[in-house]
Amino acid sequence: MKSVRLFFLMLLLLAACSIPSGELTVENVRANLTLPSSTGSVWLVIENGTDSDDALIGAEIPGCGVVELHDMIMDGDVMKMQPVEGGKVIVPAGETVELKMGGLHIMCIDKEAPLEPGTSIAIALQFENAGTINVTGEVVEPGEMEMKKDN
Ligand SMILES: [Cu+2]
Repeated sequence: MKSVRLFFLMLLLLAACSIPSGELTVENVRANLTLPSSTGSVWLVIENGTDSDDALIGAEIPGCGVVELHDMIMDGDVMKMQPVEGGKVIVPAGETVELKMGGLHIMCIDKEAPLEPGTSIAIALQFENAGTINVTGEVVEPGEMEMKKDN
């Protein structure tokens, strides 16, 4: 019986955790910057716990000359990437938006040098309302990201 009560207590705690915190948070920042190409991409999860819409409007990534916000679109049978409409990724109030492989991403253009997997990288994200949010991303290889993307 005790374990049943404990179970419900844990459910309650879980429910409490999912109540909007009133903040905009960014998690699971992964940077695909290991390849010897001049580009790369960054994926992350934005949770808008506030009651007003916000939008990611830009980012600064060390070692990236130009940073753009991109989405993937189907052009006939070909998947292409292009800058997001209006130059921003809208995160509606109370919702979560995921930037992930094959979809929305932060594009690193004019990358200076490839980075080692496991490296931490400081990224400054600019939001329309929340302003600048500094996050730490982990440099991972594309294969690792494939595995982590459903987390
Ligand atoms: Cu892109």
